[in-house]
Amino acid sequence: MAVSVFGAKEIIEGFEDSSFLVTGRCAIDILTAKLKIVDAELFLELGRNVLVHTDGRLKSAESILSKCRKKGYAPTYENVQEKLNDLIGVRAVCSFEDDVYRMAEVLKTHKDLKIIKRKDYIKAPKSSGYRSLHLIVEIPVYFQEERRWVRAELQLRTPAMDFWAGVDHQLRYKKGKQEAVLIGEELKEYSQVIAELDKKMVELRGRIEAM
Ligand code: 0O2
Repeated sequence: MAVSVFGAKEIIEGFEDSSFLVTGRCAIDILTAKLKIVDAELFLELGRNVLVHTDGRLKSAESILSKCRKKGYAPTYENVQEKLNDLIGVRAVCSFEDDVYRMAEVLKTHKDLKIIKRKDYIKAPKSSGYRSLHLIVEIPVYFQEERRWVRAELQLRTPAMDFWAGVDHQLRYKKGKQEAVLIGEELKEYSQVIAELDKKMVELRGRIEAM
């Protein structure tokens, strides 16, 4: 495909013309299946489920454009493919904070999953207060007699982190309004409260397991 500068319409057409939509959806299904398999494996070890739920999405054209603007990339089809790691996104909500790391450790052993980048926003939260473990991964998708390594962003987090991120996303992150600054500090404070709650929940589970 030729390099061109384009808007939302062209991005949609560019992706629709390519096999991106098909391989992208397959990548979401494969990653989701992997998460469920790891959950089943850990269930045998721990006697409880670690995976609460999963979610997958292909990034919308509007979101692609706004990210290109934010990062200063010319919104070309090639730039988008090459530089944006989260065109395909899968989220795994795990019961407890230590389950997030358990899940990531098991995934590391999968030979058909390459971990390209690991960003631990739990140990080092973003300045907004955002917490999650991000893995930029590549998985093989077989399509039209070809094996393609498809890149995706896997976000692992607890229900508390997910709740915070959802509220933040709705109220502030996507809006860029003036009020965002005002609520930013308050949201950051609540992120701390949630971090403490996550720690207390792990301690509580430990006490329950020891009974
Ligand atoms: P959406 O709508 O969720 O897709 P990189 O090039 O990898 O360094 P990138 O992609 O900006 O840069 O990576 P980052 O910041 O590690 O992760 C981006 C994604 O994490 C975001 O995607 C959000 O999903 C989530 N995220 C990061 N920071 C925040 C935050 O402060 N609040 C919330 N609610 N989510 C956050 P998008 O594309 O921005 O949005």
